[in-house]
Amino acid sequence: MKLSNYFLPVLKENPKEAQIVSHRLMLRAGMIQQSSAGIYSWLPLGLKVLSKIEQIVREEQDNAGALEIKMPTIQPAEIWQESGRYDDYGLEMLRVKDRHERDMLYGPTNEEQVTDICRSHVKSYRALPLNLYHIQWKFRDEVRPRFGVMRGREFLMKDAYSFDLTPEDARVAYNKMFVSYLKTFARMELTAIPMEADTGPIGGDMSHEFIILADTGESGVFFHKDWLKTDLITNIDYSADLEPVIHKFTELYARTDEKHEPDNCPIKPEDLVEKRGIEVGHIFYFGTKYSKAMAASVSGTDGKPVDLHMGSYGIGVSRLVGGIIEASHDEKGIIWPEAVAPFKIAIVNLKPGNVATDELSETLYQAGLSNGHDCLYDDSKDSAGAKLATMDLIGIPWQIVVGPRGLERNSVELKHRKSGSVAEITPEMAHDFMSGQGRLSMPEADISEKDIPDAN
Ligand code: P5A
Repeated sequence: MKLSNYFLPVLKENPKEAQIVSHRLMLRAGMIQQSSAGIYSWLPLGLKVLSKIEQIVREEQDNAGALEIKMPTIQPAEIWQESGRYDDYGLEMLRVKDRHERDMLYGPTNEEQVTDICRSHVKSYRALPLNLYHIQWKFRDEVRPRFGVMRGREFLMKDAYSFDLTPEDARVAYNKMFVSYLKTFARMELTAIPMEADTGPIGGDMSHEFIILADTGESGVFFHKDWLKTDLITNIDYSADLEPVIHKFTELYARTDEKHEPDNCPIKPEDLVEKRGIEVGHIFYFGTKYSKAMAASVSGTDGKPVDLHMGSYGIGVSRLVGGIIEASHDEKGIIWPEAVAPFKIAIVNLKPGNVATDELSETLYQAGLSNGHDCLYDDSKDSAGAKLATMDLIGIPWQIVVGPRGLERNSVELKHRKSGSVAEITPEMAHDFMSGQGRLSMPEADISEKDIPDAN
């Protein structure tokens, strides 16, 4: 993408309304625009990140055997009256009437709707197990929407729903989602710690929140220091018995401040870490709560009707955009993990109009494109300083800076946003870098920690 053809409305000033860093940076990087309290438009850069996160979530749900569907945002009131939640949900539910005066609502979650689908089509235990998910906008009229997309009123959620014949089978489904969440967040380079949680309006008797660590998080959390080991979550295979795997994780102490009892804490003080965190996922097992109320049963192995055992599993897809920024930024801006970066590489032409910088920049850009790299080519007329600041602000992981002075010495600069490393490399090496596939890395030679010198 050439910046001259893009829509990237970056802000120079810090927006006053933003209280936390992710909100500030999302506005400054031109990712979102507020429409009304807790409701946002997603601009090109923001949407790109949102879509990448969504795709990782989707792939890991698919790997765990869940099947994607798409349920509507608008639901009829009847199914919520059947489950008994229509009145309970209170003011958080946005209620609307259609032209026939029928009561409808903008879905805050989809347990009822998916149960209605299941009861219409699943009649025998033979169709089980079943796990259906969708990635869809939700609306919750939060009392205090705040922190940008972190606590919105309209937000994107991945919600999966499992249906099983027995509590034991439902536990298998729960375990699969538990593991898939660990894998999902690890792909985004997040440490997400599962913690026992209350079930709130969703209901049920088993539940875990997945919490990522960030100083600005809303929850205080206490956990065993081994959670910070980087190799904790690797190669868990779904075909194995997951019970011991889950046991290994749930044994490793982790509680939110609501559940942590300092006087009864089972781990040694020197092993205990106290931090703040953000809830990015929440999973529930609630047995037959909805299937009983809504008559969702199947004929069991003996032909008799059995109420389905259900669980539901949420990931805050739009919240994750803010959450990742909270966990990964510096004073210059966002530091995207490569897997969710809006562009993996930026080519910064410091002097558009200069034949040498134009030619090399264009060649590198084309090499990157033809090798499947998502690159952003800054061909704009902004000052060199502004260009470099923008690339750091929007967090592009790899930046190749092409300036006339460098070219006179036959060199360009390769910069790694996360480490801050800068390497002077030849245009040929830059070309090899753009042509390379797979994981990119700094060339071994010529790496320094210095800042990129001012251009021109
Ligand atoms: C599980 C899936 C549920 O709604 N029903 C379907 C269950 N759980 S939950 O904990 O209430 O929400 C799941 C995740 O959605 C994110 N989330 C939000 N994100 C942004 N703004 C909000 N107002 C908001 N509310 C919930 C969280 O990441 C939560 O873990």
